[in-house]
Amino acid sequence: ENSYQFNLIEKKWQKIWEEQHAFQIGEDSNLPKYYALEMFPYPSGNLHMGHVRNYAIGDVIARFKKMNGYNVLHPMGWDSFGLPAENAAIKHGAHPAKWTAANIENMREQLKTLGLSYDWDRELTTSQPDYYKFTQWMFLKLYENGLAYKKNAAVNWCPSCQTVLANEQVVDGACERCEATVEKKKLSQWFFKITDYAQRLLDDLEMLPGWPEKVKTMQRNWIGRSEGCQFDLTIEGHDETMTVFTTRPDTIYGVTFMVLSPEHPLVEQLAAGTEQEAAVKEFVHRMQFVSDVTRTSAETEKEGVFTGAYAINPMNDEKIPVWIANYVLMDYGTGAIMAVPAHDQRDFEFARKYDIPIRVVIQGEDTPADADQLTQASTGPGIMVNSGNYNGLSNEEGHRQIVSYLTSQGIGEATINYRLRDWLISRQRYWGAPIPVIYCDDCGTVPIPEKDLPVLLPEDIAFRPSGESPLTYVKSFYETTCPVCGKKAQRETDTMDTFVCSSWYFTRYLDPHNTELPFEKKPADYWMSVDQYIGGVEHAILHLMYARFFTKFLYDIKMLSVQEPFMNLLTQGMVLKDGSKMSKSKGNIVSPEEIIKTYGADTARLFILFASPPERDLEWSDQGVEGCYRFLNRVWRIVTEYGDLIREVNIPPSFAELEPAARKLHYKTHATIKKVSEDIEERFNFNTAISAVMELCNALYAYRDQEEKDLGVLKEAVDTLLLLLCPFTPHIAEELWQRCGHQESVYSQAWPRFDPEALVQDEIEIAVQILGKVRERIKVPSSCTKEDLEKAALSNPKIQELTKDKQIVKVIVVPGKLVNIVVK
Ligand code: ANZ
Ligand code: ZN
Repeated sequence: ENSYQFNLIEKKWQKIWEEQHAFQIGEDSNLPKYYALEMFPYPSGNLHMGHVRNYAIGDVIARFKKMNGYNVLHPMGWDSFGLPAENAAIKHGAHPAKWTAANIENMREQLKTLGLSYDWDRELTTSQPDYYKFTQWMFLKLYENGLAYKKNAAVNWCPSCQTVLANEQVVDGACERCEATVEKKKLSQWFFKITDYAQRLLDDLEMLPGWPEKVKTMQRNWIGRSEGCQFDLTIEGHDETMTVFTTRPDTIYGVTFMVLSPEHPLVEQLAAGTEQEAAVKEFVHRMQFVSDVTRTSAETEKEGVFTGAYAINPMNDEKIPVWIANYVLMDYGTGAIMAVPAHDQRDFEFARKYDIPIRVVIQGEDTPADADQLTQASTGPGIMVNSGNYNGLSNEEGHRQIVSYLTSQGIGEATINYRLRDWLISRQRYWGAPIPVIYCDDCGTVPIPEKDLPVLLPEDIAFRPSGESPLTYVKSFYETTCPVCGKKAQRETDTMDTFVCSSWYFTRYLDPHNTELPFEKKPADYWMSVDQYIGGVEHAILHLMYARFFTKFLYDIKMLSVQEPFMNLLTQGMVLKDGSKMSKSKGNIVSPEEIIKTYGADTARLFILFASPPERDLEWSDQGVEGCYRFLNRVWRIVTEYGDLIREVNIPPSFAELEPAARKLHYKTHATIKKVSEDIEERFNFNTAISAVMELCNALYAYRDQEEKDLGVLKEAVDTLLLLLCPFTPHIAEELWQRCGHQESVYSQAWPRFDPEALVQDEIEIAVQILGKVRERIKVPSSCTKEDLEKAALSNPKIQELTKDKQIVKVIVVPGKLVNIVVK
């Protein structure tokens, strides 16, 4: 009957933790703080293995930091607005609020069966009024600061989801969610002006050495800063000029056509009365329905039409035909380009298709002098040719000189462009935070006064996919009075993109019950920034960029004292089965619930942490799970076997004279502490940390053969095993800790420190000097490194005593001989 009954043990401890609010935390200025955060889940209904991995990693870090003396905040919540709830409503007739609440109930229970150290008193749910009140508050603040505006825009439209999509939600021309081809539609929409923050979002990536380089690169590319210049060209027979943006002014002598975006305001005028008028109109009309993403994709064939007009090259007065084409967009740069087919691939494809001349003006190493021999655009650096007075210059020098020439002529200037667009936040959907705005015939657009928040979602709602928000059919919702003049007015019926909810949630955990403000400055100053954020790499751009934008905005309005939300970021790998990602469509899902039922949460956690380092993909393996289960059984047996022997024993303060077998176990204990601590702290290498713990367990088995056991050493080894297991497998660690006679929880214990002397194998004696005088002799392994030697000297009790009121200015280490400590 002394078997490892994980189900009883796990339930027992989960109940105790719950009753004791074991992980509840507040500010404490006496302790260093640590904010550990995992990306909160969308409550889809059930936890999947990806969640388990994400939260198990976070839990190890949170528990490890707690045991290392930090005041650890480790919260959890629900990103609960969004499309699936509404689609479920359409499909099954379940109200989104009910569907969401039931899913949360279920998933919360599932999370609790994993034994995660969350402060549940801080739980938040973004679809509840007490939360979305402040999502609306954020909107009002952005509006007040000129960072929320409405404009008529051609937007990405998913015909199947019947909603607008942000650029970020369009993948290869298709809806990220349902994969329908995205169309374009003109609608009046709300935007957040994230572009005002483009440069800061770019520059401050430098403040984040704790982020994976690949994520920072993705953000840099998304912001897409390019330096170039803008200049005007006259158009033959017209008063208007056209302005182009180019990153390659050095290629200006190679311009053989110009391109306007089909939406460019000059197009109609230029074509009017020419032979080209009909063709231009037809093309402009056709482009209305093609999304920007499709139009600019490298795979899309370049196409366009001549407008009938000619522009004049300001360098040499050459007459250049003006075209319109699919690949030039209105909302980048100036919506007009100078086309240089020899040196730009898009222009090259276009020119070859329409038989437009191609002229080489930058002679690179492999550039054929004869343009006919080009098989693709030559985009590299080189020497300027066919470029008038500029011939012979390097293209970089030519770039500078041509910009200064255009500037001196008063027709151009150096400019910077960003690829980043303003963030379109309007959604024609019900299950989101209503945009807190009213339209009044007399007063125009009126923001809802702060005191009237939240604008509540009406409960009584009919779902009919119509392309309009379901709220447009709820009279009791949209009919209202103007807060300024009191006349009848209409509410905005669109709701906000759910990415708005997740752009600030990490600040709400700091003050989750505040009814007046999203959070007070004081707790925010204590807790922010998040010390370690953990989540999927799929959020590398969207969520992480928006959260950084909000944090900078909150800093600007003095709500926060930090400019970056997440100091360190860990992007965990995927959970694979049979080599591919676990997914419903592949039918290769392993359900966490099943695994927990069969083996227990500790085994599930251990396997996931042991099978692979956190950032790598993890291949599911039934044998691997079995192996972890067997290991925990081994731990159970050996610890319960030794339990009676060591219950009443005290660990002695020093282990001077030990028999070889005891000395070996003592060594192993401390070597394991060192290895596990370093693996967790420095690299999050949980897998190798766990192997080390497994070896310690083996050492405990080996010590069984010893007839005369050193009980002090034995107790130290058993205690250490349990302490080291606590972050990984907290239930079994607590249970065995208690069975070994300890009163307090293992989680409340200090993380063990290794004793360098215990690690001494082949010992030599080292003199420790203070200001050149020998004060102590310590024993260290002959292979002791410089750092370890310094550590050993400084942690020696006598030396600590002698230096305790002094300032250590320098430590000189002569390996194999001495350590000299310089104090003042
Ligand atoms: C002439 C040229 C010659 C260009 C050359 C490039 C290479 P990035 O780096 O992405 O900023 N461009 C400018 N506005 C555009 C628009 N609205 N739609 C499509 N293309 C546009 O790209 C800047 C370059 O993209 C600009 O420099 C322009 O082409 C084109 F050898 O001008 B370039
Ligand atoms: Zn009014």
